[in-house]
Amino acid sequence: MSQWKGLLNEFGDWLDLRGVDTPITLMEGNTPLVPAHYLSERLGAEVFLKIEGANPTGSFKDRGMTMAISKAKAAGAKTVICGSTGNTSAAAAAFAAKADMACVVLVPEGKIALGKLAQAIMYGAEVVQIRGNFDRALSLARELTQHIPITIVNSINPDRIEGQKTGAFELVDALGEAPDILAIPVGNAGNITAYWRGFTQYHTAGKATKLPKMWGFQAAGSAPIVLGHRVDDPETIATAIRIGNPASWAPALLAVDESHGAIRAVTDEEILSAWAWLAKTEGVFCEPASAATIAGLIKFGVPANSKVVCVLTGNGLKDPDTAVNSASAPIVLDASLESLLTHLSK
Ligand code: AN7
Repeated sequence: MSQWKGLLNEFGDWLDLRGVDTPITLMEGNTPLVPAHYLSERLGAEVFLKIEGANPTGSFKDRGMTMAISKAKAAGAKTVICGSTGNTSAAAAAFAAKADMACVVLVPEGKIALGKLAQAIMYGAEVVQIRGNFDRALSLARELTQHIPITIVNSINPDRIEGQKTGAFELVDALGEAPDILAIPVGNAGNITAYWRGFTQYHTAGKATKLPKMWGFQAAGSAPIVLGHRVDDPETIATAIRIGNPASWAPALLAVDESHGAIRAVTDEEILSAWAWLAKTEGVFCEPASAATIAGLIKFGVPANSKVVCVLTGNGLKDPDTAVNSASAPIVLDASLESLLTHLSK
């Protein structure tokens, strides 16, 4: 067999795998890097889209979860827990299933996209909706670890960040160099932290001769890092990044400072418009949170001719409600050739 072997097998030399004999894998990673011709033309730059929605559970979270679950299993854990806006819970539930472990997920009631909820249920997790937001779910998950034997697999678990570095490795391997700019959505701020660690590790090892500027984007209603203070009632249509008190705030700021990058805000309106535009021009349907990157590049522009990668963190199919509700309903016609011809000739 010559198929891709999953991230821990493929990047084992670059990751801390101490204690892990048998990786728990769904053959995650190796996601497409798609040249974005229309966006490149619009921005006067060379833009690529990293399609993280092509991972087995439909988001980048699989990169960190193969590592976190493999380590937890190796350490003898029986049950894992996370608080989540949806994607972490889907990935945790899937990898826990594969590892024959139990999984508890705490999600904000009514504020996670339908596909993500369906996933956690189908993968057999104990799904608990709480009357509170993500920040509350995460702090409750942390507290529970003090009372029952349970391993937390949010990105406060360093194994998650370690696994997510592989996104940066894949980019440098594909491009032969680091890009000039990495555009990435920011919620709990784990992924921007992980990418920066991946880029610096490859750079130190001589696999890349430069480092990218890290450009993070938050939704305006949930933009604590941009505002410089916690947001107690975060709101945004991009529920994946509806987070008011990011766990990796400090390392994210370090990544931005060291790379001479920035974290900036885009409004829900800008997100929705960039999201729809991307799907109908590039043929790439990501989730709204992922489109914050596209909205940000359109809003703030990029230096001429720079090489830019947008990390499109999740699959558009995760959130069918937002897609269907953001457009008018498709027309319904009689099932006759005549009515179709009349309609299509308009
Ligand atoms: C599609 O699933 O926090 O800044 O609990 O699902 O590393 O948090 C999801 C976050 C971006 C932000 N894009 O990444 C969760 C969760 C998508 C996401 C982010 C998330 P971080």
